[in-house]
Amino acid sequence: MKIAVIGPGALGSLFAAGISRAADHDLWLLDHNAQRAARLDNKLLLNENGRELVCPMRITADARDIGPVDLVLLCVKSADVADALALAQPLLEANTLLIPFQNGIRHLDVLHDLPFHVAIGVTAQGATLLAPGHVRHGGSGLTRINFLKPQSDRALKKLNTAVHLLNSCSFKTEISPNILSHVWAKLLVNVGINALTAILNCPNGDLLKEPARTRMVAAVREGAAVAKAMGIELPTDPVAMTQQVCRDTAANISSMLQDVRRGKKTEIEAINGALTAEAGKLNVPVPVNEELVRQVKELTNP
Ligand code: KPL
Repeated sequence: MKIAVIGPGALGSLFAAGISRAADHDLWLLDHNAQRAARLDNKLLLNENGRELVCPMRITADARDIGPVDLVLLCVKSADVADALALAQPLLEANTLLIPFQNGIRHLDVLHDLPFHVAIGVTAQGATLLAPGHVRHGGSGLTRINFLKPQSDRALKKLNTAVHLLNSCSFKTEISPNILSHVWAKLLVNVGINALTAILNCPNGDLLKEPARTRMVAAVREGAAVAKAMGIELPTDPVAMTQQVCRDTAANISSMLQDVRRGKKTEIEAINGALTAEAGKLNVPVPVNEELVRQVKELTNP
């Protein structure tokens, strides 16, 4: 199978490294940054269970080197999805299956009516980029994928092949009947944790202490009200789920706090910002989230 992973961040590197260690696939990693792609020297280093594993693959910044592929795992940040799709044009033909893995919901706006198959991915895999080309597998969680709309038998066959591939690479993966509800469940966890940890400059576990906990719960409850108004049924109680993620990832520095610390653009617009936009359309009050958006923007644009 010919596979391209787009984006050498934590999740993209984890998927690429895992696939390279499994069966013999024609595996490529596409990086928009040509200098970094050259420095990676056609391999990644995977830190797993305390061992360092060298994972060979072809790495390029020029999608024309790759050409059309069967499967694309799109692992760039939400705000970079449109640019990544433009860069990846030579990879994408009518029979290609693209699976995007982004935080938030903004990417969904640019991923419909495309001339190839697009299924949505939501993963609970834990990955940390230790340095460019060096990823640590932090913990295994379930990956869920599915199309947002009914598809042809051909597309479903492609999806089954992708699920089989990911499972064969030890990424536990299933086709989830209502993928949008899982996208929203993850969104609400990120709504509760990411902005607040960035503002308070604390690890995820600290949000279980007052007064942060009350604010986190209020942000998630607002999100659940928006989901309800949109007719999205959440798979589980979002407050309980968010608190569980805080416990499970207590020592983690959230991706948004990492972005703030590195002076990088955050995903606030894709997460709390996208939620407030949906709330505005439906007249659902979300004052806690509006304040979170304002405060994170203040942090990044002093
Ligand atoms: O997804 C995350 C993130 O940091 O973006 C959580 C679940 C909050 C873990 O840190």
